[in-house]
Amino acid sequence: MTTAHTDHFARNHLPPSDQQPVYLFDLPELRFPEQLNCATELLDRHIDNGQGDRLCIRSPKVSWTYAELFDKANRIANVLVHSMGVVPGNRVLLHGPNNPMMVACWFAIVKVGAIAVATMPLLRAKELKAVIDKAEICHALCDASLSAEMRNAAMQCPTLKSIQHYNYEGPDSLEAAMERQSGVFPNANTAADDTCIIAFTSGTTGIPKATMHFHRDVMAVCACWSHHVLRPSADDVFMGSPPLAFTFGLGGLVLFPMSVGASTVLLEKAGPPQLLDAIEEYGATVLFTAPTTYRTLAPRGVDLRKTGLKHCISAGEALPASTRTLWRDATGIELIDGIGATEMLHIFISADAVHAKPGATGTVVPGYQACIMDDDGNTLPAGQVGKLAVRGPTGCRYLADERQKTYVRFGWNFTGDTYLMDDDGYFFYQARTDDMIVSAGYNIAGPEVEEALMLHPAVAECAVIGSADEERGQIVHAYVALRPGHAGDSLMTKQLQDFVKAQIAPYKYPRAITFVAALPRTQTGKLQRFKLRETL
Ligand code: 3UK
Repeated sequence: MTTAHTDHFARNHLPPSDQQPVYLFDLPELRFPEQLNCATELLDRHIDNGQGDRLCIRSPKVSWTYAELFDKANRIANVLVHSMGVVPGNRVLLHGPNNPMMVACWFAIVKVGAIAVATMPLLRAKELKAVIDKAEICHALCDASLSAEMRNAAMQCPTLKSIQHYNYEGPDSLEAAMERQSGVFPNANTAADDTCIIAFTSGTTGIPKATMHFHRDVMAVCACWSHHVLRPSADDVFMGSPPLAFTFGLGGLVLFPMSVGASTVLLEKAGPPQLLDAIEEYGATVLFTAPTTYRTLAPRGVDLRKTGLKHCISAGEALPASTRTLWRDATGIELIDGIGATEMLHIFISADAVHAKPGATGTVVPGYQACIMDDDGNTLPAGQVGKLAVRGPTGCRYLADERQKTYVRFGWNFTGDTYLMDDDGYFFYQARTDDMIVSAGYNIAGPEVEEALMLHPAVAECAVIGSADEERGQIVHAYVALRPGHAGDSLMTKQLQDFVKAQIAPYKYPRAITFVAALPRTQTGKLQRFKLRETL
């Protein structure tokens, strides 16, 4: 294998090989060639096969064939290289809502042999800066609708050399620069183990964890879960809500449809009402979203039965058995549940509609192995609750992070989930082992919300936990002790909520605030969050 990177940042920051998990490539479809560029496989291949005229991406504004996406990605690749000075191995920040231009930019970055670092559209300057600093990013492609936060971040990030904005008309736009470039681009001849994406997790401590994935990892998730469990065809129309910065969305809305030459519909706003309209309008056959969305959409079952919807995938948080039943009764469709993780790139335990078992996530996806372990790395027998451990073609590689040793032990990836496996090899989710709050499909780190609250002058101390909620699975619940002279009333609640929203992504704000005189602490001064949970 010969790397195409001339900037060796990614390879230099990989965890040492003895800290990486064991990788499995037993399936014949996982025997990848030494040189592999996943953009060539997912995009150029369809042009070479004469499928360029097939529909590839749709949105309310545009409709592109594979040939059109290919042309745009090539032009952007030329802009990256010839006008922005990107070289293979550079990290390129990609910031925007889900739309066709974001996908064209993603392919351009990967074609160049650079590394795509996609970020959630709701991130504020402070959070963007953390990503830019951690991944040592010099170049950015940003949707014009999000330029304000991007410019704020850029002011605090002297290393950021060039930013191009897209989705607007102007002489300095990316579109104008594309006009001046050729639609032909020779893809970088990357090694199968060159990093092509860095995906950030929210992390329990609030310090972002960056996971590195190779070209072969991108192809592996297409060959495993998508090929064996979803089994899509070229006639499928994919749709969903997860942002492309979340690997659940990248896989479900870009990689999987394009791996079979199908089409995908990208929506900037993909709440339940928009999804419902779009399923009807575009004839979606495959839907990717979180359990709460299925719960919200179920009452529209009569309308949904008239659409072409066939495959519905739920991931991001545990799927309650009641939601599975609700959806089946309403629509006649059996949900496909699957647990995935940013560290693993995509789903590794799942069940298709025929093999679904209520209350269980599913069985291990072909290409992966999973078991329940104790803290010493002993495999526990069926029926016992323990830690979920998995391994397969993909696995955890944190960018320069001590937490690598916690996620990967004994060659296995420990996802931080407590699970049980039954006699038939079905895995049943129990709980998160750590403190992560999962609200409406988003992972939110309590300490990050605490940090934001603590900056308010009226706050003496605070603790943030997740409390159970029918709608969202969990909501962010803050316990706040105020400084003397401040009243814990509804006005203060509103003030604190707005204060948090102004600093970090608004979806992380505490939907519930309880005012307390003091917080429970250990003798050593450590916060006892479990005591707060017990009071709920
Ligand atoms: C939890 C689930 C029960 C679980 C993800 C599909 O969610 C994804 O990645 P994240 O890094 O979070 C990982 C954690 O989320 N989880 C996800 N799915 C399920 N718990 N049942 C499920 N079906 O705690 C896991 O460790 O944000 C999901 C594909 C790609 C992804 N990145």
